[in-house]
Amino acid sequence: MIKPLRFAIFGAGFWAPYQLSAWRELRGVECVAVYNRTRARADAIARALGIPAVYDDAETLLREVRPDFVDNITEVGGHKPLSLLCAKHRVPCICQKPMASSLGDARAMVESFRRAKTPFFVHENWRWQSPMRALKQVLETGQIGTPFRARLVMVSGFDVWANQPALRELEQFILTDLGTHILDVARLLFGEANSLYCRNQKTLAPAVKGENVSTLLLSMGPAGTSVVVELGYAKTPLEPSVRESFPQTRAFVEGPRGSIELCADYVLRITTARGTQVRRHAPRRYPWANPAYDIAHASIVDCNANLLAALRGQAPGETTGADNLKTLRLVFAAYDSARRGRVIHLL
Ligand code: 89Y
Repeated sequence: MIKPLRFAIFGAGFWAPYQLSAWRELRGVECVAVYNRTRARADAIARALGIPAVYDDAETLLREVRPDFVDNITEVGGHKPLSLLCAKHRVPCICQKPMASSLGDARAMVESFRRAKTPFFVHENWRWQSPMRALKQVLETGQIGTPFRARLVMVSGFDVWANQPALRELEQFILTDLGTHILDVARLLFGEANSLYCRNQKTLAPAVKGENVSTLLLSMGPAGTSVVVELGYAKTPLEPSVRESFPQTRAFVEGPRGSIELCADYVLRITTARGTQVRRHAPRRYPWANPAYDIAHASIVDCNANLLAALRGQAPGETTGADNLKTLRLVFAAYDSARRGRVIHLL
């Protein structure tokens, strides 16, 4: 029997119960403490999910509990200070995305953990969604050849602010909140970016500070695949299959020998000269998952499993802080491009 890893969570907001329930799907790991600035919220989650210790001071928790790792599930403002506290105490840390609200802060975080010789990961779950893994596998078989163009679309009528009101206040909204996920998937599927161009819009979303519509064109990988990314949370009248598509990403990939379409309801359609194969890659369903977040919640389990294996030294963790810097570099290059109206060259 392997000794369970004892971890603490920082934060008791919207994502905390899902993150904890996802950890509970895995063996060999137990939550032993929760920190939250507002103690009453930490008490509530501790009661609901049976966490033995509650703190409203994160450093005291680290000193007294000495967890094997911390899952930092705070809002973005807590990512840097609380992750750095873990680095100071040499406690491995998993930080929610976006790692930080600037590339400089993110670099400083990764550097602190490197100097402390302490593992640091970003919880980036989108790439763990079942259709994304299936799409990657199909690309790797070479059936459609090297893609020359792809489109990744996350446009829906979902009221994302209802459960996450803090997103209303972000000066930089959709690229940091959702762009982090989709650009990470783009890197997973097509390789690193050579250049990007981005346009941001703020439209049809009253009382939201940041951009809520973003469109990017990237050149990716050695073959320079043209990747178009469309992101939107707006009150656009949309037909039901699109309006209700959240949180599914739709994709269309074209190669010299075929194409792949990721459609609604997790359906992958692979077309070559031999015809079209249709396969469904629905996520596992968990009783604790919120049906409105469906595949996003299911993918937390697979992401956690990968990071747990990494913490145990059994497998490489895909979304290390250092790797995630490459995703964040695209996010902030996109703001730069939109502000200057220019293509940003990244090589
Ligand atoms: O905050 C975001 C996330 O991480 O997944 C989807 C989301 O809830 C809204 O864009």
